[in-house]
Amino acid sequence: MLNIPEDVHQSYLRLKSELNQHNHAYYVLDDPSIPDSHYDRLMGELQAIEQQYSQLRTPDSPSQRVGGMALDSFSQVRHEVPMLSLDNAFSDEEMIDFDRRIKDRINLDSSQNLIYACEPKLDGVAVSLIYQKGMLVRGATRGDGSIGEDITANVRTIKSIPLSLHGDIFPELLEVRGEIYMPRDGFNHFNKKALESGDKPFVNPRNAAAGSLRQLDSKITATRPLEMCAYSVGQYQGDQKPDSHFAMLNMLGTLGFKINQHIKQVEGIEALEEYYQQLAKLRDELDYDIDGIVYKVNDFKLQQRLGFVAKAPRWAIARKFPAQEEMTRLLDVEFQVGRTGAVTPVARLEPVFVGGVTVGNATLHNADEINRLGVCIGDTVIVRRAGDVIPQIVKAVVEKRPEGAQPIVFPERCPVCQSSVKRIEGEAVARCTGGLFCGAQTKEAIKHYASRKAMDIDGLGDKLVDALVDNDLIYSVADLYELKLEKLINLERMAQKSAENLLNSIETSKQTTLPKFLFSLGIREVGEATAQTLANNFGTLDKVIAASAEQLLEVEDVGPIVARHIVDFFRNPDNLSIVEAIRNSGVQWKDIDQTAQSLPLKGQTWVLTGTLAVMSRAEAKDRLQQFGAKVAGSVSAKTHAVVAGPGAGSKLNKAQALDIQILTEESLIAFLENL
Ligand code: D41
Repeated sequence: MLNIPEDVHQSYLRLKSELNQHNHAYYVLDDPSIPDSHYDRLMGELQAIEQQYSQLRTPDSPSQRVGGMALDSFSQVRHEVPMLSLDNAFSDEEMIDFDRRIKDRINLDSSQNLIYACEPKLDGVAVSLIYQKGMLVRGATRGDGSIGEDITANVRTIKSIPLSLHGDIFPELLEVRGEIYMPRDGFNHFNKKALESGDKPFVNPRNAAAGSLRQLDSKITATRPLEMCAYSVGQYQGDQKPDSHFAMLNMLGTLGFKINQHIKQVEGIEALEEYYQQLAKLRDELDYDIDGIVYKVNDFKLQQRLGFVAKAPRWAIARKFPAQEEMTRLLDVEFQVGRTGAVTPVARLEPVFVGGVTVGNATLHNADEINRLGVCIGDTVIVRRAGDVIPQIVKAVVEKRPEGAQPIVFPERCPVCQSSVKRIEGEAVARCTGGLFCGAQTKEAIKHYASRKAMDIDGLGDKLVDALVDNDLIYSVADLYELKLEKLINLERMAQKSAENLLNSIETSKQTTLPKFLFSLGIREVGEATAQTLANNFGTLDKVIAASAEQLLEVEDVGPIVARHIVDFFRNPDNLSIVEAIRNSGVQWKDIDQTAQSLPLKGQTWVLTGTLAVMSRAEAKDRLQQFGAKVAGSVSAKTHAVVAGPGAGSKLNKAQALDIQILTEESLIAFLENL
């Protein structure tokens, strides 16, 4: 063994403490303190030292979170202090009963109030972590409450779990209990990757957390985005044991654990109801799933007096939210056609109350998804509605399949125009080939054309477009310019004044810009940014129309797929005649000067963050793009400058950490004026 030079030892300790602090800031406080690259460098230095002086490497080194050798099986462990379960309440009445039962037991007058701790009930896996002399020595699942499984190697890979307790003062023996869960972002990202690589995705974040913890190979667990939130303490040997649940949670926070941000100490039963309402509103916005609230009598002495029945404490209760997953029946599948002709299967369900609303439809995405689910019409299915996302079918309950269940047949002809439906090799979506001949696509194309970021035709909303197409007043966007007052006022619910207003807005919208016009055409994959790049690079519409795939590919950010779509669009004679008709009706824009001085920001990427007071964000973006800059949503080493208004947060921090030029709105305006 090599002797360790004193200065190396000192830098080792410093690196370790610095890395632990950054981990804590990132994973526990959700407030990154340094760029990832900086973290990686520190970690590299730490590992280099450990490589040379292996005796320095302690089990709580931040380098030890990558997982180790795979196990053959998990061993069983006994919980010294049983891990109790929670009674459930599903209504306000049950909550009132709960509060009354407690008061009766401790002879509290019904007019007196109890102090409760309120916390979101995370939907994950309950675990126990044991710290001896401040070091994490064992992690276990709850199991049946008495016997669980030893998952120490797996919990060690979870970055929000401290490998050793923070600070110098901690109990000799501490057992922390909490919930390991997978945040929604991480879950979605994981599932997306699983689908891309042909692996089986997880049904929900809770299964994902459970499945990830059940890995015998902790190297796999290490790759899963798991977190842990502490919610109670089992064994405790040491001085200064806090005297209430709330004080204990605060202490756990000081020792380095993640504590839920929304915990609250309140007084009286009304406050519990209020908290429930608040959290119910917040539920969709949280970045993790919760299935209810846990209320706990705050005072430890009272908890002790109340004790437990069967396996649940009398002093705590879980008030459940409406479930986010329910079983129902798949009645039928319909196929909808979108703007780009994408044919999407939509499940018609027996209406079911899930995630707080009654759901009658769910998306089935595409043919691959139908195959993956192996679902038939008539099947019992599990529907999930979490957050604001469209309800999904996550599983077919094959065991309950009735006789005569029908397989779902993807249509070969478009349900709207009867043109054939084709699926391009390698693409998930099937599309109607009818183009603008297809009524569904016409409507969606016109809605897009009229939308705010496109031609911005005020007063031409979705309903009106439907009515115009359904009443044969228009067949394409070009027909908008032929609309006559006499015909319009014949439409149901169209007053003279609204009709005049509409015609006026159509007239006003004729003054536009080349990028907006290109975007309006609804060419597949051509979003605002691509339209701007095309305009900047080609300068005129005719040059874009004439561009070959090769010429398009030379443009920054235009890949082979977009290039193909652009060429296909302008090769289609129907599209060309529509564009021609629009131009003849007086729609116009200024061509873009190709000379370098008109695009002084070419090649630069800018980021806007915080509130802009004088200009709107959209306006600032337009101006920057007109000068050739790209405007991106996130800061990276490639960012040229960041414009930060009041309220700027993580993007500003990142820009500062990366030493990127930062402008106020005022200085941006001055800068643009001088260009
Ligand atoms: O967030 C949770 N899932 C949660 C679970 C929580 N916030 N608090 C909890 N408190 C308890 C007691 C009161 C027994 C200490 C719990 C659970 N138990 C629990 N989780 C799984 C079974 C019981």
